[in-house]
Amino acid sequence: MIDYTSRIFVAGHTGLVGQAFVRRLKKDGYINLILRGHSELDLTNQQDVIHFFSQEKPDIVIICAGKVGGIYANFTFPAEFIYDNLQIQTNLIHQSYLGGVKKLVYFCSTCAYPKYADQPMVEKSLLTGSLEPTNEPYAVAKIAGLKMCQSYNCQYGTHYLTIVPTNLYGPYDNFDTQNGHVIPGMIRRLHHAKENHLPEVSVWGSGTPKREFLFVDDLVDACLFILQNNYFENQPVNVGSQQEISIKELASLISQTVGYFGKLSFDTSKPDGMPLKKVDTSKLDNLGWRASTNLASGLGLTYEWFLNNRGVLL
Ligand code: GFB
Repeated sequence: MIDYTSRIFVAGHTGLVGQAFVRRLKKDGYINLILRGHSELDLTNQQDVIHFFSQEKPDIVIICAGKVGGIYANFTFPAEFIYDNLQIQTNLIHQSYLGGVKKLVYFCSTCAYPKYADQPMVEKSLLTGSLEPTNEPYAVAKIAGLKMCQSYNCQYGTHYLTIVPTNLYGPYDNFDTQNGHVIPGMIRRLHHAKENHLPEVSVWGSGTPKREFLFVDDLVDACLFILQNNYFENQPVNVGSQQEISIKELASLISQTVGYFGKLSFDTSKPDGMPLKKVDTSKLDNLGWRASTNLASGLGLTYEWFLNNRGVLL
């Protein structure tokens, strides 16, 4: 169980996952959330993180901070993806250990699985094959964090949990059409096409890759379920939605959500990334947890958020 008075540090609380944690923890009555914006605390800076832990003494740390982005951002900024993530997670995991933090949640990524892993991907297939080249530096950083949590659990007896979420979406996502993930990128692109009466929208890649999408509030629900039930084994845990869809079908669904009725074409000069990446969720299924938001309603909520926050994003 987590105590409602625990000092919970949500690192990276301004992003997609961090905001979802803050929403839910506040709603559930957790009263001691510790939050720091980027301008107040640079998580890549070891000295700053040491000082922060000595002052704030969190009981629980949830690592939502990191450099994230879609397929284009990953292959355009590989150095930033590996450096920022290695620094942030190393500082947070090590200072958590030194500061006696009892529980920590670390997020790995499905891109850490081998490019051609058997589908659905089981946790034990991590580190059994080569990675998708477009996001290899990010994946290597994510695997390092997973191994760091496991090693600290082994050597120091900590309970640092690694969650491997499937592709996420929801409010507070990055709606940049170049650097964001496919759902926010397409929402913005298709909304723009609707507003400007464009006859056609070009979708990146062949449209044939399939992705499984999880609404971010469901991810938070799964994490709290695991923490509240004191489930712990020193292995990563996949979190998925069981909702797999091709990029082509997704583009149609987002067109309907947005109300765009023009033509969709596919730009095969843009990379596809991994052909498939659905996660096996047997571990959570057996514990009795399931995602509750279907893709159509999650897209509706995300589009609504986009419409209400466009002013901030543009
Ligand atoms: O969301 P996305 O960048 O994530 O792309 P990945 C998913 C698929 O959508 C790819 C296609 O096949 C893209 O070619 N796609 C079509 C688009 N239109 C768009 C668009 O407008 N924007 C984007 N971004 N894609 C990321 C990794 O891979 O997944 C990260 O690069 C991370 O490291 C994340 O692990 C979860 O699933 O391909």
